[in-house]
Amino acid sequence: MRNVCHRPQVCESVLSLGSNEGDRLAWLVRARAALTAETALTMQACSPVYETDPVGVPDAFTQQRYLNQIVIVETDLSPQVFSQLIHTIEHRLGRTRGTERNLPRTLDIDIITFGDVRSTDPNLTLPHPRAGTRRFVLQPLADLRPEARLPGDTRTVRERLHDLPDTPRVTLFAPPGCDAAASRAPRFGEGESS
Ligand code: PH2
Ligand code: MG
Repeated sequence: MRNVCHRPQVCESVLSLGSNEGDRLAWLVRARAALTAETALTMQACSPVYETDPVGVPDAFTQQRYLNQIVIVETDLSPQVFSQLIHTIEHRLGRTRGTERNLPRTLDIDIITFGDVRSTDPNLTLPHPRAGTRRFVLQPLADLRPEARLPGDTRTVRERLHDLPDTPRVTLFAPPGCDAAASRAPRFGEGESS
């Protein structure tokens, strides 16, 4: 993570992609393609894909393992507009989710960090409040940025990961790779026709 970012300069944002329903890998590929197509973002790095034990899901769904991946993007959007864009992408891709917390979902895109921003806004808490304790976030992040620190943390991503227990399990599923640049979508906020 580039921990210092003073807008309107470009900020680096760490995103966690997750899917535990349907063709999970296809959902991650679609999400990466949608991010790549956004002119307001530049893809910087994509971690390997991991298959991960579900954390904090209702008992009926503990067998439904997730695929998780970290992608790092650069953007000059504000955190709020960036967050709206991420939600728009989730919905455009037809994300489904139930009303109960942590039900299986085709696609989830969580903003883990946005530059060095720290925020307690309940709509966009930064860094993501549980990121530093989740192997399914820290393992792929450590593959890309082992010496980075989550904003406000004294310990590096590598150190945090080292401190975690082995379970819930996280196992390698697919090697790293961002997709080739897709055709450009309109910049967020522009009319679809412009
Ligand atoms: N996401 C959740 C809840 N639990 N567990 C894993 N392994 N991976 C996730 O992405 C995940 C989860 C809520 O979004
Ligand atoms: Mg999530």
